[in-house]
Amino acid sequence: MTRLVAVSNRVVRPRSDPRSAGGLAVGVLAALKEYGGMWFGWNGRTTHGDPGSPTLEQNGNITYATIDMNERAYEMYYNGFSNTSLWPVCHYLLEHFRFDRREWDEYRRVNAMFARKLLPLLQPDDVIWVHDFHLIPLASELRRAGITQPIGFFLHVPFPDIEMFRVLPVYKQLIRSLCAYDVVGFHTPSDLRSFKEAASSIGGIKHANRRYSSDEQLVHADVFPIGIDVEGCRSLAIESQESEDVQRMVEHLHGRELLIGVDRLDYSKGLPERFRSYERLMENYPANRGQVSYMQISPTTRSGVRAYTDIRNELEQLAGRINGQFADIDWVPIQYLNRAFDRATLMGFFQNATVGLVTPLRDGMNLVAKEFVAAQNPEDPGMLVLSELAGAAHELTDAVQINPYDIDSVADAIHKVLSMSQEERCERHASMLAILNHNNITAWRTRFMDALLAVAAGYQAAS
Ligand code: GDG
Repeated sequence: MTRLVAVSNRVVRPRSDPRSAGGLAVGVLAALKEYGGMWFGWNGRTTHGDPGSPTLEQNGNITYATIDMNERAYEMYYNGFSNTSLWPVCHYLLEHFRFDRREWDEYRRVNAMFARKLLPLLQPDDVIWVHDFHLIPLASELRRAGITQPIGFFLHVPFPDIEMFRVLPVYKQLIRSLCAYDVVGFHTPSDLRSFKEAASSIGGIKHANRRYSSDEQLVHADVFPIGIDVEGCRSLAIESQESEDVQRMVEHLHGRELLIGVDRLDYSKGLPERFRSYERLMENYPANRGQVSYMQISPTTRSGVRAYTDIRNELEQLAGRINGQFADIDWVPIQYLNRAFDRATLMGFFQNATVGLVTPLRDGMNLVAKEFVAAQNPEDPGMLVLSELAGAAHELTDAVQINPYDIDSVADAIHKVLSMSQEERCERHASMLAILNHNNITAWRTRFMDALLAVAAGYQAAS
């Protein structure tokens, strides 16, 4: 029987903190729950020596196979090449970009190590689904080791335009590595277009329709927009209304309109720009002072990278400045919470919000945008203010879309939502909900798995 083997840099194990934030983990776990199978990757612990053999842990129909990572490898492969070279390039944020050839070498070494540790765990009928930019060379390494099972890859971040990608001195190697997969998936048509352009620009790769060929391998590249468990979000939102955290939050509002943002603390999420837009709302539309409260939830991630400590300091300063300028005896304009909440509480908060602020400078998809819409009461929904530079903007065209760099127009958009009629909010919400239901989490994994299984069937027919 076919077994799904998902591979990602980090595995969120069953007994780890359920509040761990991260879109990839949310998507992979949901995909695995239906099919069952194995989830292979790093357990989040570093060691000074060799990572040793994987630890296996069974939970329901999922086997969690996890490994430690060498401290130096973590520093160079994860903090270094993955988060300081690839991540900024994929998000068009070159001010955070740095390249160090030793980090690139370590990136390849860690991918080879992943392949070595995974190899003994694989069975002949497995289908392997690799996730995200940390593991682009994994298929080449597995193929080198003699693996013939179908291998798919999904990129959770944007695939940048070729002129941006060329900034990476190793961009050609990365494109060739992508062509070692059988199926390569992206969130949006523009990511696919950029990949196609990149693949045709480097030569030696032929393509016909959506199939690309490096020397010996054909890769099927396509768009598979990630979705969410729409019903699940809505049920959590309803159930959690009785919870202590949600009730305390509502009490604290004193009837004011809630603006909410939930983002990992990451410079790509456009948080300083969002804080400034809120400040501009207070300046340009003073009638909102004392009438709205903005709650920003941002759990810390990637604390080993300098840019991530910088952003934390910047936000604390900005929140302090805005609160200092506008706060009153009984009103604090921004509540900035640098911590995680459990998923049900988040959905409960969303349901009480009038405005959902999702304003990244660039984002592969952005699941928070979708979760916010799903958590609303369809009869009196809050409205999403959404960056047109997020992948989700391709689907959620009825959100109020903005350019996050344009502080004034974001302030205008928030004001517009605050005064939007219930009828308009309901109409926009219904149209977005229909799209969420069409492209839900089941559709995502089914479409991707179907593409990969079609490749597997092709193998069987050929053998
Ligand atoms: C990457 C891509 C793409 C956040 N804070 C808490 C919490 N979260 C959850 C959210 C959401 C997830 O984490 C974040 O997902 P996003 O999609 O918004 O962003 P990334 O983590 O950057 O994800 C992104 C995604 O992969 C999937 O392909 O959409 O573009 O960058 O589910 O709800 N969860 C809990 N507590 C928190 O405090 N429990």
